[in-house]
Amino acid sequence: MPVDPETETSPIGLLEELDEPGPLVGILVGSESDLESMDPALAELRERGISHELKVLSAHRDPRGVAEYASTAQLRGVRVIIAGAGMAAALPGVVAAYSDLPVIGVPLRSSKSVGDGLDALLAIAQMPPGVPVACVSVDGARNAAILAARILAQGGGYPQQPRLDSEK
Ligand code: RP5
Repeated sequence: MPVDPETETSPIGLLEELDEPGPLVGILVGSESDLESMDPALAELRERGISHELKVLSAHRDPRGVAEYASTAQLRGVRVIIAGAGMAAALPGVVAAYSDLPVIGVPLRSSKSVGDGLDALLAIAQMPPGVPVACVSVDGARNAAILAARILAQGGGYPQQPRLDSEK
């Protein structure tokens, strides 16, 4: 099987990964510089005993990696994705474009922010119709985790919704 030189993954490698049960919540950040701001989300999930994983993946610097993560997360058992990013924060929106999972975006303030995080807030909140991202406050990582927990607490009863033509 050929290995994709960009991602260094092979179809066999991907299938092996799919055999591993994934955590319930996937947390993505756009940069290592975002990690500290997301600590409250990790702490909240840890305290609630909710399994989670954390990955640094940039929508701008590694778009293929983001696409691969988002399009395989549901198959691995992930049920909610939290994505935190600063500046031109495309990450949550790109994840929502590749996944039908609920995506919670966390606008992050960084040293290069415009308006103390207003840039990321607008980038995450102002999604076009059909590609939903739930946006919490600037640096609202803890609320993102609480919201993820509440989404997880809603068990079944309502079948998974297929994408409608109007969402494409
Ligand atoms: C965004 O740009 C990241 O989410 C981060 O908040 C910001 C700055 O990234 P670095 O230049 O610190 O990697 O993509």
